[in-house]
Amino acid sequence: MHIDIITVVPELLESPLSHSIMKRAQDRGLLTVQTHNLRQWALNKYGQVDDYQFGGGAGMVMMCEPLASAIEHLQKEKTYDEVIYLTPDGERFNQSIANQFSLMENLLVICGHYKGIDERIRQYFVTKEISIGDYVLSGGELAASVVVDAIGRLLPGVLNNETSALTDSFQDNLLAPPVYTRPAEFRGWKVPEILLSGNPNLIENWRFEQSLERTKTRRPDLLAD
Ligand code: 6GU
Repeated sequence: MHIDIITVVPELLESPLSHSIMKRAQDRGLLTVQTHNLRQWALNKYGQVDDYQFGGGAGMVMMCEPLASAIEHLQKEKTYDEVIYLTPDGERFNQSIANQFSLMENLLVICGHYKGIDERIRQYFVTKEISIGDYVLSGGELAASVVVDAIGRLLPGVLNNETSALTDSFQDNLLAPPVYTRPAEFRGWKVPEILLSGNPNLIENWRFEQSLERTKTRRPDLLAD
């Protein structure tokens, strides 16, 4: 899978995408991510990409021309399955959307800043608008890191244990069960006996019960879906 990201702050995306599982995905050639500084397509030598909003009001708006130029430049090289705009008023991102995106070949991601981007870019270029939760970030870059990470770890061959993404929280609308490692007793606090039993069926049942219980108490909304 290939992901292009248009941003005015490419530096913000460097570290989150260069370590751990995202590094492994790219080292294995399963994922390529390329950031593109919007200022390359700026209107003038001052690197202008934003302007005051029509009708007045505080905050700048990212202009049509640089964004349209950037998008059309990238579209000459690739056919995108989705042109994603990251914005707090988009559809709330979740595991199901991550699963859908992970099946795609090429994605183009646009990070907004300031008051957002000119509405016409949303109307005529963007195919999906995504928010990562009900709070406002200073820009779309951290949200882009979140979305790319959630997608990248789902690509076949990225996680070492192929089943490991399947047992994540949310994969079946259930939260993950509690996990323990050595020692079996720490300061008198014991690991649940069943996990030491060596009986795979008992363990699987216990984990399912725990998942269900956790989901009931913490996220009953997931069970209602
Ligand atoms: Cl995608 N962008 C911004 N700026 N803020 C957000 C967001 C996105 N999702 C939640 N808050």
